[in-house]
Amino acid sequence: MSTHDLEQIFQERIDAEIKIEAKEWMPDAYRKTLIRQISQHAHSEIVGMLPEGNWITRAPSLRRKVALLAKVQDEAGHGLYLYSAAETLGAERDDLIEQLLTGKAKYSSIFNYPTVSWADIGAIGWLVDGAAIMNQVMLTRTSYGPYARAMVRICKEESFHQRQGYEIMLALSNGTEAQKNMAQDALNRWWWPSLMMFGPSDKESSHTEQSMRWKIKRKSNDELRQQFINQTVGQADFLGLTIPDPDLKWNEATGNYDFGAIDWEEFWNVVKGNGPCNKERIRASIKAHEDGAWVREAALAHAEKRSARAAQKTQVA
Ligand code: FAQ
Repeated sequence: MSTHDLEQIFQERIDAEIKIEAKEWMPDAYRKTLIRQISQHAHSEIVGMLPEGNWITRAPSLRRKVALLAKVQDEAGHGLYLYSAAETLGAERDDLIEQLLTGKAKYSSIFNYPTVSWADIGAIGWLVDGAAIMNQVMLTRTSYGPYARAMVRICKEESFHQRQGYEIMLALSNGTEAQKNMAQDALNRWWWPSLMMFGPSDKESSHTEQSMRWKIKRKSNDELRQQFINQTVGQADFLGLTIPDPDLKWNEATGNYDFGAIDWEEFWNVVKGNGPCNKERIRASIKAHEDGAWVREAALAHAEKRSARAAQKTQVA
C-alpha cells in the first residue's frame, strides 16, 4: 500500500473516532507531534513541582502541608505517566530528560513565575490547575489511546488540586484584611500568566490546525482560554476578589466575557527562556537529576540482578 493510501485510511479511522494504538501504523508527523506535545506536557508536570515545592516546609498548618505534599507527589506521577506515554511512540526517556536539562525542550511558561507568598499556592491550585483541567479534559478524548487513557486519571487528580487551591483562596478571602490583600495580590500576579498557558492565539498557533484535523486537540487555544475566563469570573466574584482586567465585560451577544489584550511579548520572552525563574528552574532540575543518580543506579542494578537470576533459573530448568 502506498503512503498516500495508508494516510487516507489513518484519517478515516480518526474521523470515525477509532483510537490509534501504539503498534499501529501512523504518519511520521503524527508521531512527532505527539512526542513533542506529550513530552512538553511531562516536563511541565515535573518542573511544575518546583514553584509549589518551595512552600512545603512553610505551609501554615499540618493539614495544608499534607494536602500540598500529596499534590506535588501527584504531579511527579503525572510526569511519569506522560513520559511512559511518549515511550510508547518510540521516544527514549533519557533523551527527553536530557532535552529538558539542557534547556532545549519547552515546558509550560507558567512555571517560570515565582511563588512569593502562601496565597500563591491557592492561586496556582485555583487558576493554574483550573486552566490545566480545561485543556486536559479535552485531551481525555485525544485520538492517541495511551495519551487519552493517561489523561483520565490525571484529570481526576487535577480536579482535587483545583479544589484545594480554591479552598485556600476562600479561607484567605474570608480572613483578615491582610489575608484578603494577599489573595488579591496573588490573583493580580497569576491571572495573565494563567491565560497565557493556553498558548498563542489561534492566528499565531503553528500546530493547532493540523492537530485538530488529527483530533489530537479537540478545541483551539482561544476556545479553551475563553471557556476558562467564562468559568473563572463567577468564582472570583464568589471570593470577593477583582480580576485585574478593566476590559473584562459580559457580552450578551456572544454569550462570553470580553477581555483585555494579552501581553504576547511577555509570553514569548518567557518561552524563550527569559522569564523571572527560567534559569532557576533548570538549575533545580539538574540538581534533582544529579541527586537522584544513586536511585537510578540502584534500581538498574536490582533489575539486572533479577534478570540474571531469571536467566539462571531457565538454564537450570
Ligand atoms: N508555554 O501551535 P501551538 C499543568 C509553544 S500541565 C510554553 O499552540 P500546541 C499541570 C508550543 O509548544 C501544563 N510553550 O502549540 C500542573 C509550540 O512550540 P514548539 C501544560 C508554549 O502544542 C498544574 C509553540 O508554542 N499542559 O499545568 C505554551 O498545538 C499545577 C506554538 O504553540 C500541557 O502541556 C506555553 N504555555 O498547543 C502541574 C497540555 N503554549 O513545540 C503543576 C498538553 C504554546 O513548536 C502545578 N499540551 N507553547 O516549539 C497542549 O495541549 C498543547 O501543547 C498546548 C499548545 C495547548 C500547550
